[in-house]
Amino acid sequence: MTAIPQERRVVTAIPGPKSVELQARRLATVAAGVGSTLPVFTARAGGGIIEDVDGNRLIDLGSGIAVTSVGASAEAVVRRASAQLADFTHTCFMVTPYEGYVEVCEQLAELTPGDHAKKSALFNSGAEAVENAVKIARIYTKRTAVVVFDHGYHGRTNLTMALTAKNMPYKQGFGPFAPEVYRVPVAYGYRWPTGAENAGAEASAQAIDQITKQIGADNVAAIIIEPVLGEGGFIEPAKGFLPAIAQFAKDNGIVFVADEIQSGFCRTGQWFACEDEGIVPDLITTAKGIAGGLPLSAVTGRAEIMDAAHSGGLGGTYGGNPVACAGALGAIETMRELDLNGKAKRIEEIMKGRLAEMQAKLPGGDVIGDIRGRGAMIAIELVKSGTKDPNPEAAAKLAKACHAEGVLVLTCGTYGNVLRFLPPLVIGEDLLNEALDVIEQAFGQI
Ligand code: PLZ
Repeated sequence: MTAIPQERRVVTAIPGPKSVELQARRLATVAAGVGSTLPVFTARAGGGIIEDVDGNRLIDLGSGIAVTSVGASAEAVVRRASAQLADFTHTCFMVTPYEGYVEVCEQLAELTPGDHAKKSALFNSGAEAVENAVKIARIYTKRTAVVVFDHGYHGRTNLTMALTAKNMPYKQGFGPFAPEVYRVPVAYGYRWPTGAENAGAEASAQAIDQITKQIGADNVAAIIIEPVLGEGGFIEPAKGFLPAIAQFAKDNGIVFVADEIQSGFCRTGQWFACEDEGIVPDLITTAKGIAGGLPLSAVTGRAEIMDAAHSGGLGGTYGGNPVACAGALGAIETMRELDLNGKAKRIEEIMKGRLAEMQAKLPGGDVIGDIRGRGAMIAIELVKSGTKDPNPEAAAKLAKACHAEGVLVLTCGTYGNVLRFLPPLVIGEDLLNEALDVIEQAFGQI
């Protein structure tokens, strides 16, 4: 396999003619409910580049939604997964086990916060991990209620749709939803009515008040939160919020679950984002970045909680597939060897610096209402000039202009007005700066 040149190259319209042809075939046969941000068909990808079937090379600021942190063809992932493929593709861990699964669980015990005894169970998707965290918390506590937060995202299965805040496109028409799910406020600093400095204390007090008055703390099995809310708009709960909620959970025998599916595995410059405020969750859900692009997810947590389910109570045919486990071991090896936490911090420094310059200097830069995020999980929230009114049109126009110039960016947010940047952590600094040049130019088109 030859390495992909790490340079942007636009040789056709985007999408180009071969992609257009493939898109026509796709529309005829792939269900309309499955969308794509940019209908450019991939030929190969690696480092900070996605090369399409027309020979264009796009700078990747999406990582397949925070998955390919080590790149989409990382040497150690490819080497280990290929060797595993040749040995055996599957036995089913529930039938005859294999070492790779155990090794991934050992790594998870070592890397996740806290030095207590930990155990893990492996699954395929993020949603499946969150569902299993709820199963485990319920059987451990013998309670049923689950508390989640405004702007939270946890998946698309029936239970995780109920846990997810945003209606369109995730929930509309797909109900009825699972019962015993309750949503409470989160400390969204930028939009907190009395100001960001009050958000941590006030939002946690409101959330706790609602839990005690409306649900009853004794009925709550789990509180589930993303330490940086991803799909909801890269919202970092204001300081003090997470510790207050974690303490409340502890005081009331509630299992505190950190959903680090998007924020975990070096993405925010720490192995896990909850480390920034010293939080030690009871359970932590991981997926995405864990396996360099292979489908794998996990629930990791206190041994006594993880062991509460009876033998045979957890599992699934493919959970912890051996090829995915080999990929995870390769991804974790790469993260350690290349110090991807350090790289994520450097990406934050470069991106926040450049974005702040754009906000201050560009004509129209005042549509950037907020610049936020940590590590290589950075976003700008776009507003109508001189207000805090969401400006989803600007987000869509900026994304479109970037795409046309060969820079892949994604949008998110409850109001659809957040442009988010999730580069592979292995992206070169020149390439990152070139992508920022393109973003800067795109402001001329809104
Ligand atoms: N928890 C925090 O970010 C997945 C969703 C993309 P799955 N986020 C990307 C989309 O539109 O489907 C996610 C997440 C957090 C859970 C999930 C769900 O992970 O692997 O997509 O099931």
